[in-house]
Amino acid sequence: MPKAIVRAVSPRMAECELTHLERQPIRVPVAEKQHEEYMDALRILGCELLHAEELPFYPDSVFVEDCAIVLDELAIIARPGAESRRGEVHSVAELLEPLMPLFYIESPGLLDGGDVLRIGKEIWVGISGRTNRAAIQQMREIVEPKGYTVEEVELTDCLHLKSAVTQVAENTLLLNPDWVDPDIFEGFDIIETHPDEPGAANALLINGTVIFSSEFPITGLWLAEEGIELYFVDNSEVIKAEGGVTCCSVVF
Ligand code: CIR
Repeated sequence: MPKAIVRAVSPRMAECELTHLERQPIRVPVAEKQHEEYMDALRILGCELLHAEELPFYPDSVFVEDCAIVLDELAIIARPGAESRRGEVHSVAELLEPLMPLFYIESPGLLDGGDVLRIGKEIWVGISGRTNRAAIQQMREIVEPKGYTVEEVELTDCLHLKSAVTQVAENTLLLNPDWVDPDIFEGFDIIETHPDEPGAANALLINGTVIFSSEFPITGLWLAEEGIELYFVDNSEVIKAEGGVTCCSVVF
């Protein structure tokens, strides 16, 4: 049974970090209700939820994905690129500690989990405003002995690699070609996001079903037409905070 680490929405979510988006009012009670529904989706799709300690003073703390990269045999505790978020990782490390060996990204490395796309033994890491080469080098030293490959992907127009590309089926990726070059992912079938829905590439595949935002209906229709099984969630408030469906859990 997959496990999913989650964390409650901070009452200060409206003060979140924003890089590519204009600030819009975030309705915290709505965000809380949407997060409940997102956690229901995880449970319905078969995940056991592990709740990380609430961090009310960290506006972005619901975005647990950025705190850790969990592989089959070990976990890497990230060092978030935004200073305001660096204190979020310890409580996620506490949950993982009894389950597997932990490795920590150390200064000068900076790494957000949202920049890490892992499919089997292949790992792609975005070099973004949040993740640097020093962290990727550290990551290589941790995972290559276990048989993983690590490839760097330069990003300029989006927050994280997984803003631009995620896995939606065993050999299929959902990708925004304006934000990441599809040629990097040779051998995979690619479904492109609709041009009017640039943020739609962030989807969360669990047990053959994709959790997908109802904010992106046209891309959703395209996925359905390709035979992808979808579970829609309304995550309007998370999207205003520059998050998406992968960001609010660490599934392993
Ligand atoms: C941030 O800028 O860090 C948050 N407002 C959004 C983080 C989203 N996380 C993710 O995509 N993994």
